Amino acid sequence: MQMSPPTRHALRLALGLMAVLSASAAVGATPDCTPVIESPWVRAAPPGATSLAGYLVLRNPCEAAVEVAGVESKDFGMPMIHRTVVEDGVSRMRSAGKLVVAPGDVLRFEPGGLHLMLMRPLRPLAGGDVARIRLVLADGRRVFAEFPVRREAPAAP
Ligand SMILES: [Cu+2]
Repeated sequence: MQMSPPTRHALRLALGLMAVLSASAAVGATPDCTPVIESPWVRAAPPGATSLAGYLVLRNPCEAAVEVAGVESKDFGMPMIHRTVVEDGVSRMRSAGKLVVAPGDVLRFEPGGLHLMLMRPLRPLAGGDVARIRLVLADGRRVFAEFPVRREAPAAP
């Protein structure tokens, strides 16, 4: 196929632009690196429940540590991060405190430990529904995931 010079010129420009874009993506990998939410889920609760619990694994593949500062959701009026602790044989929930994920490490939110305390659901959430939740990092970035509502924990990845 014979291309006219203007077409060839445009093609060369496009290829050049793609090369620049992919190069900048590689160079920018460290500052633009974002932690990822894996295995998100919300435990199904009876209709009318005033709070639900959410779980996930936050993986930090980046070269810098990240700190989780909070949680936001369109689907809950008051989402929080809690930790379940046993004191004098009694299980209690506390504010999670400072949550730092080292480079290459994971932070697990799981039953009996760290969890998302999702207070005041703003719409009915039954098994099979999906809650939209994002973690807020201390540097202001957000990490979003859709959390399927289910009765049991998903199989470990
Ligand atoms: Cu809680």
